[in-house]
Amino acid sequence: MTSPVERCGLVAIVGRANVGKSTLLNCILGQKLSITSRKPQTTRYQILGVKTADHTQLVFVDTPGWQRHPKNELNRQMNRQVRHALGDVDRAVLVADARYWHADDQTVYQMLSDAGLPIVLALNKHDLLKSKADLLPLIAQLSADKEFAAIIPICARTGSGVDDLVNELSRAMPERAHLYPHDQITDRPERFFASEIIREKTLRFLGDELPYRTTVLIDDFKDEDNLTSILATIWVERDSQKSIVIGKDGELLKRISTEARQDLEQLLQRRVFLRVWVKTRRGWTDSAEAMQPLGLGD
Ligand SMILES: Nc1nc2c(ncn2[C@@H]2O[C@H](COP(=O)(O)OP(=O)(O)OP(=O)(O)O)[C@@H](O)[C@H]2O)c(=O)[nH]1
Ligand SMILES: [Mg+2]
Repeated sequence: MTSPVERCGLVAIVGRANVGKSTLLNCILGQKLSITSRKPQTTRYQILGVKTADHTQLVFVDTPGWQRHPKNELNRQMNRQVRHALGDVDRAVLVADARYWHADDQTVYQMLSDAGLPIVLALNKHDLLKSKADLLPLIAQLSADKEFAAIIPICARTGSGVDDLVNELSRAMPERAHLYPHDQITDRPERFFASEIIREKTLRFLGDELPYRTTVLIDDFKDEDNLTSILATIWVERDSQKSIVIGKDGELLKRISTEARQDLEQLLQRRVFLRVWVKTRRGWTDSAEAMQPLGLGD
């Protein structure tokens, strides 16, 4: 008996900010690996998610939203990560909003096309259309002057169309031995997820007063007998922001810590002790140098 052919390939999930790239990755994996929020520029780091099924391994790279006009060093770093992610990719999934084609979608399309990558277009958030038929004019318009390996309408929030997308990608993967053990879903260490989950809660609980100017460092991460103990610091740029994150009588920081701990317990499948501090560090979003110790540099 011949053994079945193993397929394996790298798929980059690319698109402008806030179109639902990370929600899509989480939906494909059936697990919340990449943080999401209603604010643009939520994803800052490349995140790798592995899905193995039926002798095929898809290695996804979730990327930060592409920015046409990067405003600071952090934004430039994020764009660099997107370019870097395209290096050895077998397929690119370009995620766009099913309601309209934006000038920034065109920029990303051009970049992928110039890189010679076969592109699968995922038209996301089709739940926001009155009817799926409303997609037809957009699909006709896009296929007229652009080249896609496939165009697939999806709703990453509910999972509608996501199996079609995964099947399309699986068929396109080259014959290659699997890169990761079958039960592994990411290459990132647990402490990375600890800092990301705390950052997600900070983004979600703070209105628009503190958009992107926070970063989270894990100061200590220890597995003890029956629990994991984590000490973390939320870094902000100004003292006024520090008071906002802490909130009246420490209420907000308490909520951030509690929800982050609950998510972490679910992800790690263990009890977690979490203590979070807030500290000030001026101008880090504009300084490449300041980013090195925060783990963001090249
Ligand atoms: N209605 C609807 N909302 C969605 C869908 N997919 C994602 N969203 C929402 O869109 C917002 C952005 O989602 P993310 O997954 O963080 O988007 P992203 O492209 O990763 O964003 P960046 O990392 O900032 O580039 C969140 O509020 C999601 O809940 C969808 O299929 N339908
Ligand atoms: Mg994202």
